[in-house]
Parts: sequence; C-alpha cells; structure tokens
Amino acid sequence: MKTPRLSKKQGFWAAVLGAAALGLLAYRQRKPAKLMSFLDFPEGFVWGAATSAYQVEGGISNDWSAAGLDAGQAADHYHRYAEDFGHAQEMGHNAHRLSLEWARIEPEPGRFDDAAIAHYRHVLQDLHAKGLTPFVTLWHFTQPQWFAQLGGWQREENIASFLAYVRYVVTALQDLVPYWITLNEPIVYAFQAYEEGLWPPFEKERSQALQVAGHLLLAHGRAFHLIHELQPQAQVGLVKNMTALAPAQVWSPLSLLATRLQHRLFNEACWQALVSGKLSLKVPQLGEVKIDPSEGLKGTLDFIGINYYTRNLVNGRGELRTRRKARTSELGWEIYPEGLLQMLRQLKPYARKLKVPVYITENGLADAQDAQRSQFLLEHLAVLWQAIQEGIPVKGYFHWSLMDNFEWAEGFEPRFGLMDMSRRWRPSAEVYREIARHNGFPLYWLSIKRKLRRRASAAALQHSHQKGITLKE
Ligand code: IFM
Repeated sequence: MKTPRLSKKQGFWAAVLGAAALGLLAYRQRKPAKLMSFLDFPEGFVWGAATSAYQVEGGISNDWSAAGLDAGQAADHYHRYAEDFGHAQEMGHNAHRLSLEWARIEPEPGRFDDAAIAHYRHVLQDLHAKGLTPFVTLWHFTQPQWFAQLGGWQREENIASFLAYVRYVVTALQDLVPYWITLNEPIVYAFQAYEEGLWPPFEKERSQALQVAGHLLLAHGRAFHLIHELQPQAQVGLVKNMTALAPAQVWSPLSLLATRLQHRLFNEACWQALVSGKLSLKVPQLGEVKIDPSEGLKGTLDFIGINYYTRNLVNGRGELRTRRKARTSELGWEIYPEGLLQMLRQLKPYARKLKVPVYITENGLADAQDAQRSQFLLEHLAVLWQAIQEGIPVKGYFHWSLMDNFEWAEGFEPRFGLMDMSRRWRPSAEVYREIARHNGFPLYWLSIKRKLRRRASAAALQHSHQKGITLKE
C-alpha cells in the first residue's frame, strides 16, 4: 500500500501536535496532583536550628571580648541548654547545629580544660537524649586571645595550634558527634576581620584577607584528615556562606565584570579548590593566593554546608548595594528566596563531583516583630523543595537561629531567633514546627501570609482542614 505523503506544512503541524501530546503526557506523569499540592521533603530530612557558642552561651573570654565586642551573658545558653533543647524538641526538630568555644576548652596554649569538655559532653548527651542529632562546628569566628596574639590566622604556622585543639576535642567527644564542621564561613571572616576592619583584629589590609582565607582553607583540609584519622566514621564538612550576586547596572561592562569577579571569589573558588585540590587566585588590588595539590585539600568534604541569607548588587567599583524597593529584613538585607535556588544550582556540579550531600546550615532573618519570618521560611523551603526535585542532594535545613543572640559587630539589636531571649516562641516557630513534624507543607500556605503572621500554625492547620488537605501524621 502506498503511504500518503504529507506536505511540508502538514508535516510541520503534525510534528508540533505530536510534541505537544508527548509533552503533556510527560508533564502529567512527572507532576502528579499530590506533589503539586503538598511540598513533601525526602524521608529522613534533617530539620533543626543553628547557634554558635559565643553568640549564645555567655561568660566567654576570647579575642572578641578582649577587643571590646563582649557578648556578656549572651542568651545564657551555657546554663539553659537543656531547656533550650527542650524547646527545639517541641518544635519538631530532629537535629541541632552548635559550636564549641575554643577559648573555653584551651584557655592557655596547650592547657586543655577538662571541666569545659565535661560541660560539652553533657550538652551533647542532652541533645541525643532529646532525639536531636548534633552537627558540631569547631571554629565559628572566635579564638582564644593567646592565639590572636600569636598572629591568628595570618600565620600559616599557627594552623598547628588549631589542629592540637581539634585533636583534643575529637578524641574527647567523638562518641557523641557524628557530624563535624571544621569552619564556619571562612571567607566572610577573612574579609570582615582583615579587609573591612569590622571584626577583630580590625585590619584593613586587603592582601591579608586573601592570605587568611587561604590559611583557613588549609586548616580545613588538615583538620579533615586529622578527624578521619581519629574517627574514621565521622562525617566532616565545611560551612560556607553563599550570597546571590547580580550586577547593579546590567548595561555596564564594569558592573558585570565586578559581579563575575566577586562571584568567583566569594561563591566559587572555595568549591573549585576542594574539588581540584589546587587554588590559584589573583584578585586585582587584593593580591594572590595559591594552594598546591600536595597540600591534600582535594576531596576533603563528606558534606557541604551552605549558609544563605540574601542577594547583593555589585556596581562597577565592586561595591555592594541592596536593590532599591527590595523586600528587606531589619538589617536591610534583601529577602530573595530565588537566590537560594540559584546558589544551589551553581553548587550542583561540585556536589556531584565530590559525591556529597548538601545541608542548608543557616538561613534566617532579623525580624523582631516576626512580621516576615513565616513567609520567609515558606518561600525559602519552597525553593529548597524545587532544588531537590532538580536532583540537588539537599539533606537538611537549619534555621538561624534557635533564639535571639549576639550578632557580632551589630550587637544584640538584630533578632534572628525563633524564640526571644525570654524563650517566648515567635509565631513563626509554630509554622516551622508544623513543617518539621509533617516533613513538608501544603503549597497554598505560601499564600496565606496575613493569617500565618498572627495565629501562625493554628491558621495554617484550619485552612488545611477547610481545604480538605490532611497533613500526614
Ligand atoms: O549570626 C551570623 C552567624 O554567626 C554566621 N552566619 C550569619 C549569621 C547572621 O548574620
């Protein structure tokens, strides 16, 4: 039989219709109705909040207090940790991120304080007893004053002191800590303390910032190997801040170039160095930093920790700006959830090469009235859900922070807590509790802002029932 021939025009339309039908079929199979109405997180997803020792514990003498940025009693978490973890447990969390204070543990070079370690053992035991998996950071911006006097991270030879502290701590606590984080936001620290001059030691020597960042990366790599030598089963990661960057003037080649450079320096270089084991970075006006493959940095990650907060615009002089008319937090930081997705997409090839999972180790905002936190949470978690659908291996989320605390050079004014200092829950804590308990949330919660703001979870649940959506138990 002779096959009828289609004209060119008929062939074109047949192809278009065929593609549309196939597309529709694939779309329906890929996105069943349930997935669209409930943003379900993978089984075993980690839900928690994050803190750091100096910001919450109180009663610490270190290089910050010596420099006049004294956190005083902070949130008195040193004495109230059991009560605080009780709140975290009630909020449905199954993990908690905290840090250890090096200055407490090693108040003088080589003298380790057994009482300090005993305290942290109690803290960690309490977390386990409450079903909260500890993610423990070894260094979160602070150091003993004696270490600072030795030149701190400016001197490569001082890394040995950090490793001695790591050896002592990991030997003493390994039975209680499955996840170690070597360093928190090393690049942020290097630039705040050595380029901006805002944090101790208040240096404004731009080239030093790059050297310090390089030394911190080396310290991470060496600590990774040491921890594995002492505790082979440990999961060891590094926590890095990633900030979405966009040109302030899209028409300006200078603004575009400055954005590209800053993105490479602040968001990419660290992951490239950890994947390849080498770093060779020349930055105009900042100098150069090099790490040789013989340093053993390659692949020194069992997981990646990302702290995401905001987006900045970069102008032609490389200065950072907030978009005009942007939605902002009380610190003036733009609320830009899409940026989290952008950062995770950028990270995907590195996570794939390293074959490691990703945790959002911090995300939050300063919001004393809790006017925006519920919506902030929902929007960031919605893009996180999207990232997971795209195959990015995100395994957990830690909100910053469990309670209000000492926000470094900004003092106590910015309120990042799910609870205030008196341990009163902000309404958003209830929203987060419902999300953690149900391992997800109905998509339409994103659109009931006003109600969420007032009677947070009650309103959300009531709406769910009215709409006939049952949250899983
Ligand atoms: O409070 C800090 C934390 O110590 C590190 N990441 C950013 C948070 C908010 O500024």
